[in-house]
Amino acid sequence: MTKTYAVTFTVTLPTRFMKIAVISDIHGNLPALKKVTKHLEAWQPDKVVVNGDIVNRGPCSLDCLRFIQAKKEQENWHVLRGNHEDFILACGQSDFPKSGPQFEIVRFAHWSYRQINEDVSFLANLPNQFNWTAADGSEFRVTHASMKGNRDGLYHNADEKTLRQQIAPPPAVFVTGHTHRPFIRQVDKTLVVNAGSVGTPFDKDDRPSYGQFTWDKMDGWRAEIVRVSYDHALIEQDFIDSGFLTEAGPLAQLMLVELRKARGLIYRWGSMYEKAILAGEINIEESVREILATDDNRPFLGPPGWVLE
Ligand SMILES: [Mn+2]
Repeated sequence: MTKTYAVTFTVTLPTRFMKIAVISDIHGNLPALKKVTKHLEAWQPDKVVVNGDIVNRGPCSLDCLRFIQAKKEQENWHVLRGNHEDFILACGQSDFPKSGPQFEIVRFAHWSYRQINEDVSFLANLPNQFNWTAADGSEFRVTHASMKGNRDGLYHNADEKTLRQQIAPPPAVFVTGHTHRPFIRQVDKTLVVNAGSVGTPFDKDDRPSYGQFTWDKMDGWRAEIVRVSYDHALIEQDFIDSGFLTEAGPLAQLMLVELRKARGLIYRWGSMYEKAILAGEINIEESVREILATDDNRPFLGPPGWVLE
């Protein structure tokens, strides 16, 4: 006599290995986004997190938004909100400036708002944070800037006390973006990682950056910042073809120079001229010409951007 047993059972095993890619601060740079996506997909992550600032400050906000929306729908990418999503949401509000120097200062954002056909429904529903907890209870957390707000950037040279306040309560891994300056630092028991920017790095390296994170039962968390090259001629062409360079106001000139220099320029311009522009002492075009004429910016001028005499 033989007996036959048919036993069926299901066990859910805890995840023993996890790969997460984090990309951030795309800012309407479609050629960079496509190249970084190709690179990260070859790495075959289990999860992809887009850490805000998909739109604005660049020529292809609409295309980048559509690209990310498709990835979210088809491949379950996790998409977070940055301060530039908030900026575009503000464009639709009744108190957003409509004319005068106040409007000129934010004209580029209004241009992006028009480019996305004033459809902010996707942006309005984005969460501020992504969390994943490993089998050992350790938390992986992603947010655009700090726990205090999406404009409160984390810097590589900040003191530990500042960083502790920015990441509180401390997870095992804290991933940020916003400053466009990538770094990896250990703060107490937290691995603090700024994944940098896909669209416009500000650390003098013009290659887009993103973060690769792995967790496994033996070694815990590891982080790496990856740089990816792409053809800058493509994004410069987008500055022309989209109309951004001619329609978004003089600040688009500064954004082109930021891209070429891989250094931030808008904040410097703002601290130098914003008050004077609002007071009517200088117009925005004069202020942009003045800052472009400085020795450190002159080498980065030229078509399709302005040429100064
Ligand atoms: Mn940004």
